[in-house]
Amino acid sequence: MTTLNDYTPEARRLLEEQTIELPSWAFGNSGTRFKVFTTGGVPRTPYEKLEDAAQVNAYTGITPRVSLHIPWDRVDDFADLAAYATDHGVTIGAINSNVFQDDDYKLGSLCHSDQSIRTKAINHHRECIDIMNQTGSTDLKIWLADGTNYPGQDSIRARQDRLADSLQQIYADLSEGQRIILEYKFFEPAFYHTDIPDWGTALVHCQALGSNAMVVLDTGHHAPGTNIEFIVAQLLRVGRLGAFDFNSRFYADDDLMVGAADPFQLFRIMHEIVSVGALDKNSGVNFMLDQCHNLEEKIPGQIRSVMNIQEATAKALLVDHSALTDAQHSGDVLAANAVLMDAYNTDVRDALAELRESKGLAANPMAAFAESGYLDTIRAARAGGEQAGWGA
Ligand code: PSV
Ligand code: MN
Repeated sequence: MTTLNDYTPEARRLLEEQTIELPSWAFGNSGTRFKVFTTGGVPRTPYEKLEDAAQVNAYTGITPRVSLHIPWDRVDDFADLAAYATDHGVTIGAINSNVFQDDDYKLGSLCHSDQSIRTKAINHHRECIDIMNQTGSTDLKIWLADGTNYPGQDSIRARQDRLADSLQQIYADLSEGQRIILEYKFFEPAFYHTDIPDWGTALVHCQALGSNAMVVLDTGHHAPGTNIEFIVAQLLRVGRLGAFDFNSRFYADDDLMVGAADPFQLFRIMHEIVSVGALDKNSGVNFMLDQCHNLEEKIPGQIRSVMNIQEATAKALLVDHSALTDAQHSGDVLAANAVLMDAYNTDVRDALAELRESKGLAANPMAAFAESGYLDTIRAARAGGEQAGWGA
C-alpha cells in the first residue's frame, strides 16, 4: 500500500497538477459499422456534452478541458458555449477539424488533386481557427482520412507536396499562442497508403511549418507491437510532442478505454514522459483522450479512463531514477529492469485516493458518481430530441 508520503514533494506536485483533456465525442453514441447502440440520457447538444464532461471533472478533479469536433459541435454562438463551459468548471480545449465526412472528400481533402476541394478543406480549417479565437482554444487538431486504396490511384509524391502547401496556408492563419497539432495514423479509412501514416511524416511536415506545429500521438494508430514509448522519447527529444490521443487497441483503431488493453504499455509511456519532465503543466504536451464508449456508459467510461492514466502516472512517478541510472551505467540489465518493474507492480490506488481527498473529492470517483444518481437524472431529463453520435 502506498501513501502520498511515498512521493517526493516534486512528484506529489506533478500528480496534483496533472490534467487530461476530454473529447466531446466520447459522450455521444458511437459504435461500429455493424451497429450503434443508443444509451439513455446521451447528450443532444454540445451544451449537454459539456455538462457531462463537467461531471467527469467534478469527480476526478483533473479534467478541466473539453475538445470540440467541428462540425459535430457547431453552435450559433461559440462565445456563449465557452461561457457555458466556464460556468460548469471546464474550458474549451483543442478544436478538431473534420474533412472526412463530406462527399467532396471522397478522394481526399488537403491532399486532393482538385484545387477547389483543397481550398474547401483549407477554408474549413480557417473556420476552426475562428472558433479557436472565439473560445480561447489554443490547439487546432488535424487528423486526415486522406490516402488511397490502390497503387496508382494518385501520386504519393504529389499528395505530399499538396499537403505541405495546404498546411502552410492553414498555419499562416494561426494567431500568437495557437498551434497546429498534427495526427498520424498508419491505415484506415484508406488502406493502400495514408498521407500521414507515421510520426516521421507528421514530424517532417511540422518541422517545415515552424515551431507552432507539433505531432499528436494517438496510441491506437500504430501497427501491433510498435514500441510507442520509443516514439514518445524521440518526439520529446526533438521538442515536437504536442499531444496525446489516449485510448486502447486490441486489433486496430479500437478506441477502447486507455489502460484497458495494455496498462504496462501505458506505464512505459508515462515513464518516458516523467523521466524528461514532460508531465509538468508547462511542458507543452496536451494529454487528451480520444475514445468511444460503444457498450459501457459514457461518463463512467471516461472516469475510469482518467483513473487509468492517473494510476500509470503515479507508478511512473515512483521509479527510482538514481537507482535506474546506476544500474544502467553499470550494465546491470536485471537490476535496471527491476527498478521499472518495482514501480509498475506497486499498488498506487490508496495514494491516489488520499490525493483526491486532499482536494476535497471522494476517494473513489466511480462509486461517488454512481451514487450521485446523475445518470438517472439525465435519462429522465433528456427525453425527446436527437442524441449526439459519431458523425452527427
Ligand atoms: C479517427 O481515427 C479518429 O479516431 C482520429 O484519431 C481523430 O483524432 C478522431 O477520430 C477524431 O477526429
Ligand atoms: Mn485520435
